[in-house]
Formats: sequence, structure tokens, C-alpha cells
Amino acid sequence: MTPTMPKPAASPGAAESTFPSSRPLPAGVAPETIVSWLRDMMLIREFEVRTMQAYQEKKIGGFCHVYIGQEAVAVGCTAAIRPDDPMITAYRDHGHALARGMDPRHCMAEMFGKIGGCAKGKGGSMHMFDRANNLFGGHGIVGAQTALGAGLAFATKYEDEVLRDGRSDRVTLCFLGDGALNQGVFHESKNLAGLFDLPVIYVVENNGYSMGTAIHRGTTVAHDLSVKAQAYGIEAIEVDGMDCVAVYERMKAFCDRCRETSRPGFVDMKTYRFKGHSMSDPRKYRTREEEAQYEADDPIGKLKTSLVSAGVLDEAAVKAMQKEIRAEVRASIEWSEASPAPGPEELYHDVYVEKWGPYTGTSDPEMLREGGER
Ligand SMILES: Cc1ncc(C[n+]2csc(CCOP(=O)(O)OP(=O)(O)O)c2C)c(N)n1
Ligand SMILES: [Mg+2]
Repeated sequence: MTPTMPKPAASPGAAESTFPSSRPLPAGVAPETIVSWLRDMMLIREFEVRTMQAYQEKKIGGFCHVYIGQEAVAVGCTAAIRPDDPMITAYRDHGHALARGMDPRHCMAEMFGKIGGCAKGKGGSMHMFDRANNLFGGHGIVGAQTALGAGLAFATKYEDEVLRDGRSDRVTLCFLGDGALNQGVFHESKNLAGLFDLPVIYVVENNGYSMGTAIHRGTTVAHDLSVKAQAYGIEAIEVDGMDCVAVYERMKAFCDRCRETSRPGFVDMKTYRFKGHSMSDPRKYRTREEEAQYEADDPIGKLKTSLVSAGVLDEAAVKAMQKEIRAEVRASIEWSEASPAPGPEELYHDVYVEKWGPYTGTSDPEMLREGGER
């Protein structure tokens, strides 16, 4: 077997963790919190499986890209930041939305094109927005969110340092795919982030493929992406994105340092998408053996094994959790089916904002008073 993509190396500092053997749980994190990570990953997996079904039943239209296999990235990264830190991503965004706390009903209804969706059914699968949870999309143009990520970091830095006299220190997480590494806008964004000391961390979800193109066929330095960051004076790390605990531990330290120094960061997050690029991809560009190799490294199975080995959970508890999640996702589908389609008047709503105060984190009542709700 010659996989087109080398298997990701375990993250430096993390214990060897090959599913189904267990890995040590992080010290200083409550066991219930780690269980909640497992639950979030299981929720994303179940949600995506049902999304694929609903797509095949033609309940969902347009483009649709599922996140199966990459769950540990969104969940581990979300766990590493604060609720008031902005997050922005590309079109493979259902996992980020759920990890950030979006109600599955709002996420599913968005894909169904219904008014109950997070963008009132006007955005669809690629445009998950959740202002209350500081998720700024969901963007369909490859790389476009990298400039917006720099802009969010510029805004928070200005507010935190100037308007709040340094009373806050938010970090923006901007996710992109390995295909977006080659977009000009990403290089411009990195240049400005480095120049202006912007507290933004670019997390490259390196799943090895950009549609059907393997990374080494589109990027000159696929074996060492860090040079793409160093060229702009930005520090880079490599993380095993198939291991939720490793993602949390490495990202927590990296984000904390970004908060302190206000220097941008770059993460080569090694992961793998278990399914095709979108719903219409026969995956002819890679072997089934390669897929099986990664599926054996399933981030959900790995964390489950670790929690069971540590005596935090038993198989019955995992089964009960799965049952509960299945019911929650089923309810999100029923709710989406019952939700009405947006009326024609919706064409004129949410297009243009006339009154625009300073950007505010939503959960801070003091800032809301200062900046004004919007
Ligand atoms: C500017 C631009 N060029 C091309 C496309 C078409 N396109 C959509 S997804 C995609 C592949 C991107 O791959 P990657 O960034 O690795 O993300 P992944 O799908 O692996 O999550 C391309 C080329 C687009 N949406 N925008
Ligand atoms: Mg990719």
C-alpha cells in the first residue's frame, strides 16, 4: 500500500496514542469536561451522518461538506479558547458551529433552507453564523475568511487595548483548509498579522486534500508548512489533529501565549476527512487502504477508550450518551422539517447594517452597554 498522504506524526510532547489503546488524560482538567468533549465529538459525528442522509433524501440542497474525521479539531480548539474569543472558518463548518454551542436545530434548519436556521435559511450549509457564540461564519470562498480573521483580531485588539484599557485580551481563531494555503489573500493576511502584531491564530486543518488534489501536488513545502509562517515572522506548531486531548493541550498553551504577546500564530493541524470532499465525490484519487488506516485512528474511538480505561466512563454510559445524541439530532430534523421557508420579504433583511457600533463580545454586559447591542 502506498498512501498518497503520510500518516500524521503524533504531536510533540503528546504520548503515543494509537486507537484503540488509551492515552493519559490531561492533568488539571475536570473529568466531566473531557466527557463533554467526547459528547461534542459524538454529536458532530451523528449530526453529519444524518446530514448526509437528509441530503440524499433531497431535504438539503446546494453544496454540503461534512466534517466526519475532523471532529477533534473543532472540539479541542473550542475547549482551548474563551467564549468571548472570535472564531471564523471556511465552508466545512457544521462541526465548528456545534462545538461552539449552536443549537443543532438551528444548524440543521439552516441546511434545510428554513427560517429557523441560524441565518434564517438564507445561507445554507456553508454559512453557519452564531453571533451569540462569537462564530463569524462559515465562508464559501476558499481563503476569504483569512482576511476577515485578521480584521477580527484587529478589532478586538483595538477594543481590548484602547477602549478597555487592556482589561481584556481576546484571541481570534481562524480555520482554513490546506488548499487555502495557496491563496494570495492568506499571504496578505499573514503579512498584516505579522506586521501589526494581531492576536490571530491560523489553524490549517490539513486533511491532505483540496477537493481531489493531494497537498504535495499543490504546495511546494507540503512536508514542512512552518516555513510558510516563518516567512512572515509568525511562529508555527504542528499538532496531531486526530487526538482531541493533544489538540486541547497544544492549542491552550499556544492561545495563552498569543494572549500575552499579541503575536499571531500558525498551526499545521494534521487531520483527515473520512468522507469525500462534498456529497458528490467518488474519492477516486485515494485508496481505500489509506482511508482505512486513518479510520483506525478515529479521534472519537480514541478518546472514548481513554475515558473508559481511566474509569471515568463505562460502556453503558457511552451507549446512553449515544442514545441521547441520536434523539437530539432526530429532533433537529423534525424541527427543521416543521420550520417554514423564509418569505420573499426576507430578501431585504440582514443585507445592510446602518447602525454599527464598536465590535463587542456578546456575553459581557458592561461592553454591551458601552458599545450598544446590535
Ligand atoms: C477562491 C475559490 N477557488 C476555488 C473554489 C472551489 N473550491 C471549493 S472547496 C475547494 C478545495 C479547498 O480545499 P481545502 O482548503 O483543503 O479545504 P477542505 O475541503 O479540505 O476542508 C475548492 C478549490 C472556491 N470555493 N473558492
Ligand atoms: Mg483540505
